[in-house]
Amino acid sequence: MPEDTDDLQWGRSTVDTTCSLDCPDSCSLAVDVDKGQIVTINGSHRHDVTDGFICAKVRRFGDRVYGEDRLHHPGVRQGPKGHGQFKKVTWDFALDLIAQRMREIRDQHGAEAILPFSYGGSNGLVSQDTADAQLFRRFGTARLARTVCAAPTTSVSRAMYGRMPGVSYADYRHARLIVVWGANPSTSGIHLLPHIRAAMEAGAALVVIDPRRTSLAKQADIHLQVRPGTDVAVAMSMHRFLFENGFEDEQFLAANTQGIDRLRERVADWTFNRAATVADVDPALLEQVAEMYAEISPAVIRCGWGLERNRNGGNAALAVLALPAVAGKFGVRGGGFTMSNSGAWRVDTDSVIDAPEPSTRLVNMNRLGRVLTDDTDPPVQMLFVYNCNPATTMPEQNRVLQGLQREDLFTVVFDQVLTDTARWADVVLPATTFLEHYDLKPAYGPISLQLVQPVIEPVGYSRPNLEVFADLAKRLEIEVSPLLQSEPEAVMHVAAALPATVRDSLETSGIATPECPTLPIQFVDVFPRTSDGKIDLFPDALDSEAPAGIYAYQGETAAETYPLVLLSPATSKTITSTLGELRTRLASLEMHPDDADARDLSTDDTVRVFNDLGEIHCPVRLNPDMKRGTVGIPKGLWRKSTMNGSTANALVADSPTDLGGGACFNDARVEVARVVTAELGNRHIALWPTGRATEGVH
Ligand SMILES: Nc1nc2c(c(=O)[nH]1)N[C@H]1C(S)=C(S)[C@@H](COP(=O)(O)OP(=O)(O)OC[C@H]3O[C@@H](n4cnc5c(=O)[nH]c(N)nc54)[C@H](O)[C@@H]3O)O[C@H]1N2
Ligand SMILES: Nc1nc2c(c(=O)[nH]1)N[C@H]1C(S)=C(S)[C@@H](COP(=O)(O)OP(=O)(O)OC[C@H]3O[C@@H](n4cnc5c(=O)[nH]c(N)nc54)[C@H](O)[C@@H]3O)O[C@H]1N2
Ligand SMILES: [Mo]
Repeated sequence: MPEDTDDLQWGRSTVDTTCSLDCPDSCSLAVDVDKGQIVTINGSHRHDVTDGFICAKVRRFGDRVYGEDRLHHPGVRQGPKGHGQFKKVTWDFALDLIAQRMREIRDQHGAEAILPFSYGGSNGLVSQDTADAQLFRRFGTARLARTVCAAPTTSVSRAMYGRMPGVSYADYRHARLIVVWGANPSTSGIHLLPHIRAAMEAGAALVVIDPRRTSLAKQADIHLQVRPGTDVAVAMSMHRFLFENGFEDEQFLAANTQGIDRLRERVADWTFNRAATVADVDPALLEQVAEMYAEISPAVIRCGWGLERNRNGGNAALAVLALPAVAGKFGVRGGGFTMSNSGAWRVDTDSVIDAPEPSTRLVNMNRLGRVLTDDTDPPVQMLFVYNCNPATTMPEQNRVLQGLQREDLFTVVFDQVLTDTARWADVVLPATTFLEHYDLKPAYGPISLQLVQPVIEPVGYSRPNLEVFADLAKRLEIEVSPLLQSEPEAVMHVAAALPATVRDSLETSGIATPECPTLPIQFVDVFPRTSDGKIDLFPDALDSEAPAGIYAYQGETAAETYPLVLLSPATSKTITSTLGELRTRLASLEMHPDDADARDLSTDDTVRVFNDLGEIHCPVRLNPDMKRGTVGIPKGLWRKSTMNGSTANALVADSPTDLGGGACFNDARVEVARVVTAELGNRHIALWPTGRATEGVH
């Protein structure tokens, strides 16, 4: 509580908390509150990774908290599906209605006809997989495979390294070579940048591997501007070079790995020329990268998620993460790799949930559209969405929307704002934001786990997940542990599932100290958490899972008639679709000037981006930083941000990645053509050659 009398009079205080949005950094925040209202949101110095500095998105998070899209009341649909009109109702009414439908569906079709649908929108260890999991498991609903992000990279890093913690941001300054591979920290994890800069000032070399010339790529010594989906080829040629030139660390490999011989066999054909042709890069530049990697130490690879979102994504991660093992890069500060560090915290979730997972059907979330529109047994009768905005974030947007249209589908959406998904709901429920509830948030870039606590009262009638699921469970006579019914108790309960030392520091300071050092040296402080403690360079289970085996490259098929690859990377404006409501301008398609020339397009022309799955109408922007043959549009756009209400996922197929059942977001093949538009009031009418008119309202 504030002590200064002036402060008391004005009710002004600064509250410490943690950003729980889905970003690697999980910043510590200092929020100024006046008379119960958020005034400013700043980075705090409590956590040394944040060090007082946060992104512009979160600084303006108050615009979301108090914005016009915020949900204040539970609501029941009024009018046709998708129109987003709701009659205000009480929580009792809304939850009774949902409970009644859940019972009816269970009686008629079985509880597996209910599909809870959630991802980690802004959720830590309390607001997800606690009371919700107890309720749905005990009720026997369908289960969800949360594959939309990090599925390939996680399955690979688990199989190879048992999710061994990676090099922390601060140790990048000790590296002499930094390879940023399929990651864009300038947008998606900004606290890595000062350490990369410090390393470069001390003479380190930087290599960026990305189809786009990102701002970091512009500062790099070498930018390998690969064609999307070809990283496995690039990494395999680097392995081959290491083996052929005696750069493999035989001693390390013999003592700490298994499967090296089989890896060696698979790299044999990957000459620089072959890989460079596949990746469409200069073979000499590729060779230079391989030489640098062989010769310079400490060398660290920051592996991102951009490279996993294609048909070769799992194998790309395998081949990249095998490099530091083969080249013997571990054992020194600033050497090794960073993937996700969320595995650093060994939380015993089973003990938190304490309800066995039923053997009900398992739905891969990337196939939501298909699951809602195909004949399944039983058909999905209820979709319960929370912590997620699938109408814009899942593949095959048109199929998802077609599913949401079904009159016989009862859709519940529990969210903070009236998202594109919430517009299709039969019942909407208002959720608190991380500034209004408790949570525990593990970062996945740095190794940090911090307390999230409310800085203001819930806005309107919004409620936290935990309470709502416990309340609904009660109405269904499903038991939810008393410890998972109120947030502060749940925080303690979840903390109890952490190792004792971790829990103690969390309780005293709100910041947990991990069991391993926060700046671990791989193979000095942390080791593979595989069953035999070794790196598995050839996981057999993955070899049988991948359609062409592991370390294989699947090229394009003859059936792919569309010439351009569509990427949908993260932008600094949103976290996936979170905050997308605040975008006021139409989004543009980014295209290389040569590709634009070939289609006679100039900046601000309206184009149609299309393939057999759908089409997006939007302005085009010529951008020489795109790779030729590759176009890009931001991920997480709301439907209002394009002219026809279709976003990147209207063009993304729901075919799985080679490993882990992930989404191929960066693997869409499209064509782009000019569209003639007319503007009528606030409507854009796109008149395309056939005379077919598509309209969008914004
Ligand atoms: N501001 C902001 N921050 C975010 C997010 C956000 O939406 N906005 N999202 C958060 C989430 S959910 C995640 S998972 C992380 C993602 O973090 P990142 O992995 O850094 O983000 P992406 O933008 O998906 O991809 C990174 C880069 O990969 C490139 N890329 C695309 N395809 C390929 C390929 O085939 N090979 C290679 N080598 N590169 C490729 C893209 O051009 C992009 O520059 O960021 C988190 N942080
Ligand atoms: N085309 C394309 N699509 C992509 C990607 C891509 O690269 N390209 N990236 C993918 C990636 S990396 C990810 S992680 C997914 C993310 O996809 P989603 O999981 O759908 O993430 P968000 O769009 O951020 O939506 C999260 C929603 O949860 C709500 N929410 C937040 N906190 C709470 C809470 O405490 N309670 C409740 N009830 N609701 C809450 C937010 O308001 C928000 O609407 O998107 C994927 N989609
Ligand atoms: Mo993600």
